[in-house]
Amino acid sequence: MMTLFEHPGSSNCYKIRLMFALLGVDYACVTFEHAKSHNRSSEFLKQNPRGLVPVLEAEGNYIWDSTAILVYLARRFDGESWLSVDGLAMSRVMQWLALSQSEILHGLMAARHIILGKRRGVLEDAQGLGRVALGVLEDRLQRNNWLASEGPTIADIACYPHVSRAPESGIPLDAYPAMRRWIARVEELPGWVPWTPRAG
Ligand SMILES: N[C@@H](CCC(=O)N[C@@H](CS)C(=O)NCC(=O)O)C(=O)O
Repeated sequence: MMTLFEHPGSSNCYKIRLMFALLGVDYACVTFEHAKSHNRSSEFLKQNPRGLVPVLEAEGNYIWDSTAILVYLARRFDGESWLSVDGLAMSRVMQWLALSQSEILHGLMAARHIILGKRRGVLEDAQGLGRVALGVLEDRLQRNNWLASEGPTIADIACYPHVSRAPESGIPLDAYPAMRRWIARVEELPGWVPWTPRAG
């Protein structure tokens, strides 16, 4: 059985819980009570020197970073649909994964954390970056149901958590109708679970 090392409030950990649920694959969880990496044990840090969550223990390996874990799960349990290995199809997924780790993380997530008092920073700068991400996403979604392909891929899973919570970053989604339809589409996927602490 694979083990996910996680923190319940983390959006990056939620991406992995959501992917497991959509794939219908069971897994064990080690939940850290503290959000901060300096509270991690030396045993955990040995496997994951960065100290951040999520980390997935699978087949005797420790895979760190939500993007790497999404890639692993998609290829290990699904084959082609969540992440095709066709060069062009894969590059289309990768560009949205890049957005999820840049403008979405440093924009939407940062703004949300500044508002929640979890980190310092200039709110307007973070929101500005977040709006860049939302603009790019809205443009794509006005012409397509999904980000990288005709159906859902890990690109959608990587971008969805913070985009769906953009209002908590101080950016209402009224101006983004295609995005609101896409959020509803993601939430209608069989197996979808909300971003709440996992029971058990
Ligand atoms: N790019 C990484 C980011 C991981 C990350 O920032 N994890 C946060 C939780 S969302 C964490 O472990 N924070 C602990 C800390 O900052 O000390 C990923 O996608 O996995």
